[in-house]
Amino acid sequence: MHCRLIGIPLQDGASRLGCEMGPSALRVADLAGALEGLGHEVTDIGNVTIGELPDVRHPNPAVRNLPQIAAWTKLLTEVAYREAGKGMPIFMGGDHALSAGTVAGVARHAAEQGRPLFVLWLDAHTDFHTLDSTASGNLHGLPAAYYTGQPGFEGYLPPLSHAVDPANLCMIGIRSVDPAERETIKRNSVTVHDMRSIDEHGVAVLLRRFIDEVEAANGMLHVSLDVDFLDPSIAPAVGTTVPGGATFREAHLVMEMLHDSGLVTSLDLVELNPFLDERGRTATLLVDLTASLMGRTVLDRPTRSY
Ligand code: HAR
Ligand code: MN
Ligand code: MN
Ligand code: MN
Repeated sequence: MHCRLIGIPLQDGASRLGCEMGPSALRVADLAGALEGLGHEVTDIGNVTIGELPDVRHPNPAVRNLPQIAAWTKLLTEVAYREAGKGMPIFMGGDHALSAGTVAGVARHAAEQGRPLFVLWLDAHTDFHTLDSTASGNLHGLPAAYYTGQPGFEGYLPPLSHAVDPANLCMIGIRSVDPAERETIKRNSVTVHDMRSIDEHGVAVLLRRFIDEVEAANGMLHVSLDVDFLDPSIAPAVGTTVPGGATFREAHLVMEMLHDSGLVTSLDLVELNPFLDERGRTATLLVDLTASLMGRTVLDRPTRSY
């Protein structure tokens, strides 16, 4: 596989500063080396960054940094579309607002391939707010609503060329949903597996069902991994910790099953805040999880398909 590493030093969507150091931490933790060690070709294109800000304002006074997020979304849609045509993009964030652009861009690429795009959202949060419904005003809380084409973004964020069908979105690890998000999610056919569902059925059963769906539809699969999917005890470097997250083995199992499926075509690594890390352990865990996704096994040799 040709992996394209893209650094996205975006922190304007989060309430706490520090996510802009995420790409550096992932490089220091040697994401490139881990992938090369598995036999992949790796190109690190460096960091991308926005230029001039558009003059946009929203009537919801809580909304923060809208011009910045609008500029990032436009830039990242273009970058993701271009990079998806060159190999497997790995978007190194940066806060989760970046997925508004990365998912929109890979969706456009998938549409041109004549294949549906599926999204696996690994997160404590559903990130399904609109600009009208957000109370915190932190725009990392709304990318999923944007890229599924919910109303209310017109004139504020760039127009979507290809929305993701909400029926193709599967969320796993969820344990923090605001009332307004519940309403929007209920109206759409998003699959949401909360932590209780993982406890009750095991993550493998839930993921297998989704993988089978993607395979049956000949879909492309974008994986968006938010650090707070993981339990804070193993991944402290995130501004929005929520207790009761995925364990070390649950997270690796997800990645290993995804690898074996052969379906993953792009990846976001988001919300890593190195300022909150402990001797780089969260960055290292993200690199190890990515390695599992890209074929590392316990025996450190490629798994044969079964
Ligand atoms: N729902 C809350 C809000 O809108 C928290 C959103 C936090 N989002 C992330 N990404 N950390 O998942 O403020
Ligand atoms: Mn998130
Ligand atoms: Mn989250
Ligand atoms: Mn494997």
